[in-house]
Amino acid sequence: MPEPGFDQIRRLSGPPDRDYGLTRSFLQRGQNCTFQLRGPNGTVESPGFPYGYPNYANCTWTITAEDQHRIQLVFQSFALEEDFDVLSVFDGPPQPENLRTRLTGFQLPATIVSAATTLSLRLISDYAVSAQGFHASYEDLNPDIFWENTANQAW
Ligand SMILES: [Ca+2]
Repeated sequence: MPEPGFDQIRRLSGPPDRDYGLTRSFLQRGQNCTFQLRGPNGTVESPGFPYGYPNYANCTWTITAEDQHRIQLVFQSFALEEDFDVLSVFDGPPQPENLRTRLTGFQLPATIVSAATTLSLRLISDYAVSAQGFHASYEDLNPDIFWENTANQAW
């Protein structure tokens, strides 16, 4: 559920400026953060969770499984200002060609299993209005066990 008042704050702060260009990029440098993570399991959460992530955040998480393994990501909490703050999910390193999905808003995303040994996340927030942020746990999956479980579920 959106916090009441977020839309009001957005209106009060004026129309969103999607063309901040160089100024916006420059300001984002102050909030950069990167995380390199490995299994067998762990947690990922936005800076300041659950008290709100910073504006101009540009944070990247790269989660790497063992050879031949996969990363399973399960969200426990998810709240980003809809459409303006986005968590991008990549199958592989955080590069545009690896983009898998873009998550935003207040709906808890479904569990994600990487297609390769690396799963990456990038949180980009704009210049105004925050929300709780997100919290997720990841696990290094052995695909042999993973497929066995899937087969059992089918029966
Ligand atoms: Ca925002």
